[in-house]
Amino acid sequence: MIRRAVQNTLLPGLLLCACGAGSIHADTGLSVTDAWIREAPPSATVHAGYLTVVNSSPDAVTITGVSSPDYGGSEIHRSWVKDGIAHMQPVDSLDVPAAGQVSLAPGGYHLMLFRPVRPLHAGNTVTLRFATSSGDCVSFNATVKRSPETTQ
Ligand SMILES: [Cu+2]
Repeated sequence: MIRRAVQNTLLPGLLLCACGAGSIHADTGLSVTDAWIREAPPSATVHAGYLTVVNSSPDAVTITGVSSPDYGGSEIHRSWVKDGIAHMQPVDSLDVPAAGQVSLAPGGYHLMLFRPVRPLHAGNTVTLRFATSSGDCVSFNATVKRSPETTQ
Protein backbone atom coordinates (compact mmCIF):
# COMPACT_ATOMS: atom_id res chain seq x y z
CA MET A 1 0.00 0.00 0.00
CA ILE A 2 1.43 3.32 -1.05
CA ARG A 3 0.61 6.48 0.82
CA ARG A 4 1.45 9.79 -0.63
CA ALA A 5 2.77 12.39 1.75
CA VAL A 6 0.73 15.54 1.45
CA GLN A 7 2.27 17.54 4.25
CA ASN A 8 3.14 21.17 3.95
CA THR A 9 1.07 21.71 0.85
CA LEU A 10 -0.14 25.15 1.83
CA LEU A 11 -2.40 26.62 -0.78
CA PRO A 12 -1.38 30.05 -2.03
CA GLY A 13 -3.58 32.64 -0.45
CA LEU A 14 -4.52 30.43 2.48
CA LEU A 15 -4.03 32.89 5.27
CA LEU A 16 -5.13 30.89 8.26
CA CYS A 17 -2.49 29.81 10.66
CA ALA A 18 -3.21 26.59 12.51
CA CYS A 19 -1.05 27.19 15.57
CA GLY A 20 -2.56 28.41 18.80
CA ALA A 21 -1.84 31.85 20.18
CA GLY A 22 1.59 32.12 21.67
CA SER A 23 3.06 29.11 19.93
CA ILE A 24 6.33 30.05 18.36
CA HIS A 25 8.47 27.65 16.40
CA ALA A 26 11.99 28.65 17.25
CA ASP A 27 13.30 26.95 14.14
CA THR A 28 11.69 29.41 11.75
CA GLY A 29 14.50 31.81 12.59
CA LEU A 30 12.04 34.68 12.31
CA SER A 31 11.54 37.40 14.86
CA VAL A 32 9.48 40.56 14.65
CA THR A 33 10.55 43.92 16.04
CA ASP A 34 9.02 47.40 16.31
CA ALA A 35 5.52 46.24 15.39
CA TRP A 36 2.91 48.98 15.58
CA ILE A 37 -0.55 49.74 14.29
CA ARG A 38 -1.59 53.22 13.31
CA GLU A 39 -4.33 54.50 15.59
CA ALA A 40 -7.47 55.25 13.59
CA PRO A 41 -10.81 56.92 14.33
CA PRO A 42 -13.29 54.60 16.12
CA SER A 43 -15.38 54.36 12.95
CA ALA A 44 -12.45 53.09 10.84
CA THR A 45 -12.88 49.53 9.57
CA VAL A 46 -9.32 49.24 8.23
CA HIS A 47 -6.07 49.71 10.13
CA ALA A 48 -2.47 49.69 8.86
CA GLY A 49 0.36 47.87 10.63
CA TYR A 50 4.12 48.20 10.32
CA LEU A 51 7.08 46.17 11.59
CA THR A 52 10.45 44.66 10.79
CA VAL A 53 10.89 40.91 10.28
CA VAL A 54 14.38 39.60 11.01
CA ASN A 55 15.51 36.20 9.71
CA SER A 56 18.42 34.82 11.73
CA SER A 57 18.45 31.49 9.89
CA PRO A 58 20.75 30.58 6.97
CA ASP A 59 17.70 29.93 4.77
CA ALA A 60 15.23 32.33 3.21
CA VAL A 61 11.78 32.16 4.79
CA THR A 62 8.54 32.84 2.95
CA ILE A 63 5.67 34.38 4.90
CA THR A 64 2.39 33.22 3.38
CA GLY A 65 -0.14 35.08 5.48
CA VAL A 66 -1.01 37.04 8.59
CA SER A 67 -3.89 36.62 11.01
CA SER A 68 -5.10 38.19 14.24
CA PRO A 69 -7.86 37.36 16.72
CA ASP A 70 -8.43 41.11 17.01
CA TYR A 71 -9.48 41.54 13.37
CA GLY A 72 -12.02 39.97 11.05
CA GLY A 73 -9.43 39.77 8.29
CA SER A 74 -5.84 40.67 7.56
CA GLU A 75 -3.60 40.89 4.52
CA ILE A 76 -0.07 41.82 3.56
CA HIS A 77 -0.07 44.75 1.14
CA ARG A 78 2.46 46.46 -1.06
CA SER A 79 2.08 50.14 -1.86
CA TRP A 80 3.83 52.30 -4.37
CA VAL A 81 3.50 55.66 -6.09
CA LYS A 82 3.29 55.91 -9.86
CA ASP A 83 2.77 59.17 -11.70
CA GLY A 84 2.00 60.85 -8.42
CA ILE A 85 -0.80 58.44 -7.53
CA ALA A 86 -0.58 56.06 -4.58
CA HIS A 87 -1.49 52.45 -5.25
CA MET A 88 -1.63 49.34 -3.11
CA GLN A 89 -2.46 45.69 -3.57
CA PRO A 90 -2.38 42.47 -1.53
CA VAL A 91 0.57 40.14 -1.95
CA ASP A 92 0.37 36.34 -1.62
CA SER A 93 3.70 36.03 0.12
CA LEU A 94 6.66 37.93 1.48
CA ASP A 95 10.21 36.59 1.24
CA VAL A 96 12.60 37.29 4.10
CA PRO A 97 16.17 36.69 2.85
CA ALA A 98 18.57 34.40 4.68
CA ALA A 99 20.27 36.27 7.50
CA GLY A 100 18.40 39.36 6.38
CA GLN A 101 15.33 41.39 7.14
CA VAL A 102 12.30 43.02 5.58
CA SER A 103 10.71 46.23 6.81
CA LEU A 104 7.03 46.96 6.53
CA ALA A 105 6.94 50.74 6.66
CA PRO A 106 4.68 53.59 5.52
CA GLY A 107 4.92 53.88 1.72
CA GLY A 108 5.97 50.25 1.19
CA TYR A 109 4.86 46.90 2.49
CA HIS A 110 2.33 47.02 5.30
CA LEU A 111 -0.29 44.97 7.08
CA MET A 112 -3.89 45.77 6.18
CA LEU A 113 -6.11 44.84 9.11
CA PHE A 114 -9.85 44.73 8.51
CA ARG A 115 -12.85 44.90 10.84
CA PRO A 116 -11.37 45.30 14.33
CA VAL A 117 -13.40 43.20 16.77
CA ARG A 118 -12.88 45.64 19.67
CA PRO A 119 -12.10 49.33 20.04
CA LEU A 120 -8.37 49.92 19.69
CA HIS A 121 -6.67 53.00 21.05
CA ALA A 122 -3.08 54.18 21.36
CA GLY A 123 -1.33 52.03 23.94
CA ASN A 124 -3.38 48.89 23.28
CA THR A 125 -1.64 45.65 22.31
CA VAL A 126 -2.74 43.43 19.44
CA THR A 127 -1.67 39.84 18.85
CA LEU A 128 -0.72 38.90 15.31
CA ARG A 129 0.58 35.75 13.67
CA PHE A 130 2.57 35.12 10.53
CA ALA A 131 2.26 31.77 8.77
CA THR A 132 5.21 30.50 6.75
CA SER A 133 5.39 28.26 3.70
CA SER A 134 6.87 25.51 5.88
CA GLY A 135 3.71 25.46 7.99
CA ASP A 136 5.17 27.24 10.99
CA CYS A 137 3.75 30.22 12.84
CA VAL A 138 5.36 33.26 14.35
CA SER A 139 3.27 35.09 16.95
CA PHE A 140 4.03 38.65 17.90
CA ASN A 141 2.48 41.71 19.51
CA ALA A 142 1.93 45.11 17.97
CA THR A 143 1.27 48.31 19.88
CA VAL A 144 -1.36 50.77 18.71
CA LYS A 145 0.26 54.18 18.29
CA ARG A 146 -0.55 57.60 17.03
CA SER A 147 1.00 58.22 13.65
CA PRO A 148 4.40 59.91 13.85
CA GLU A 149 3.62 61.53 10.49
CA THR A 150 1.57 64.61 9.84
CA THR A 151 0.08 63.32 6.59
CA GLN A 152 -2.37 60.46 5.99
CU1 LIG B 1 -3.04 48.34 2.20
